Amino acid sequence: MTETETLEKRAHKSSNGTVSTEAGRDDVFDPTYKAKEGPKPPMVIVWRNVILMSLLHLGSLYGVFLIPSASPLTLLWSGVCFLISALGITAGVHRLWSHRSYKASLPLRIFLAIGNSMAFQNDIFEWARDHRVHHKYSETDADPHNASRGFFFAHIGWLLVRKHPDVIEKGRKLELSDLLADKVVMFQRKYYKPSVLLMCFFVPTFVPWYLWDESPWVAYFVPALLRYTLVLNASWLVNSAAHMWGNRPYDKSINPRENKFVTFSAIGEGFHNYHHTFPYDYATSEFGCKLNLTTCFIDLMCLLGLARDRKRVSHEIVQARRQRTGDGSHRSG
Ligand code: ST9
Ligand code: ZN
Ligand code: ZN
Repeated sequence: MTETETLEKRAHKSSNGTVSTEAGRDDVFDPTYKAKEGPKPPMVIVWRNVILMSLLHLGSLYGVFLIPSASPLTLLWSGVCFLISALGITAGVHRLWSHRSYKASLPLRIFLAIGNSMAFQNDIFEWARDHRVHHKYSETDADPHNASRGFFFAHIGWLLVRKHPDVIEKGRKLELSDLLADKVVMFQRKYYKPSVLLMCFFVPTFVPWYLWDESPWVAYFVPALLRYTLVLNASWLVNSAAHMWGNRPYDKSINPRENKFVTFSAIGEGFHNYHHTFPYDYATSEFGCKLNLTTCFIDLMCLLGLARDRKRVSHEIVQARRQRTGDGSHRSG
C-alpha cells in the first residue's frame, strides 16, 4: 500500500476529517481542549522585546529609504537572502520539521537549517513545538498566536508578552521525539545565537561590501535588516491575515482561510484553510506548484534526489471534504 493510500484510508476513518500521518505526531486539531475556568492570567509585557522589535522596524523603515542608493547587485542579493531565509521557514521548519510532510537528505536539511538561522525566528525545535501546539489547539489559550485575540496579537503581539500558561502546559505534552533525534535540529539549537549572528546579520552585510564594494551601511540596512523584517512580517501574516480574511472552501468551521495576498508574500503558505484541514500535505494546497514556490522547491529537491516521500491528499478526499464541510466557495488557486 502506498503512503497516499494509507493516508486516504485513515482519512476515511477519521471522524473530523483530519488525520495524523505518523504514529504519535502531534499537529492535528484536538477538539477536546477546554479553557480553564476563572479569570484569565494577566498579560505580562516583555519590554525588552517591545523595544527590540520597535528598533528593528524603525531600522527597516530607514532601509526602505536607502533602497535607491543600493546597487542593483545588492538588491538582487537581498532577494536571494529573502528566498533562502523564506525557504528555511516554509520548506524547512514548517513543512519538513513541524509537519514531516516529506523527507529530506542530510545536505538539504543542513541547507534548510542555515536558511532557518538566516530567518532568525527562534530555533527549529522551538518553532516546530510552537507550531504543532498552534495546529493542535488552534484559536484557544493553548495556541501561541491565538487569532481570536485579534490581528495585532496573532501578528506580533504574542512575541511581546509572556506566553499563556496553557501553551507551555500543552506544549510540554507534545510528541517531539523526531525533533530530538534529528542531529541537524539539535546542532542548530545548540549553536543558535552564533548561527543567527553569522547568517542573519553578518553574511548578508559582508557579501555586498566585500564582493562589489557596497557601502557597509546600505549592506546592513537593506539585505540584513529590511530583508529580515520582510520575512518576519510575511510569516506573521499567515498567523494574522490568513486566520481572518479569505474563504474557507475545505472547512468552514475553522478560522484559517485561503488568502491570495499571503500566498504571494509567504511563497505559497497562504492556502491556510487547506493547510489546517490537511496539515500533512507537503504542498499545503490543492493546487500543487501553482502560486507555490515552496512546493516547486521541494519538487526540484526530489528531482535532484535530495528529498523524497512527499505526502499528498488525493483529489477524491479533497472533493469529499469540500462538499462535507466547505463554505461552497469556488476554486481559489
Ligand atoms: C518569530 C516566530 O518571529 C515567527 C513564527 C511564525 C509562525 C508562522 C506560522 C505560519 C505557518 C507557516 C508559514 C510560514 C511562512 C513563512 C513566509 C516567509 C516569507 N511548549 O519562551 P519562554 C517553555 S521569532 C512547551 O521564555 P515566556 C520554554 O521551553 C522572532 N514548552 O516563554 C521555557 O521552559 P524552560 C524573534 C514551551 O517567558 C519556558 O516555557 N524572536 C513552549 O512566556 C519559558 O519559555 C523573538 O522575538 C511550548 N510551546 O516568554 C523572541 N513555549 O524554562 C521571542 C515555551 O524549562 N520569544 N515553553 O526552558 C520570547 O522572547 C519569549 O518566548 C516570549 C515568551 C517573551 C514571547
Ligand atoms: Zn502548519
Ligand atoms: Zn495557522
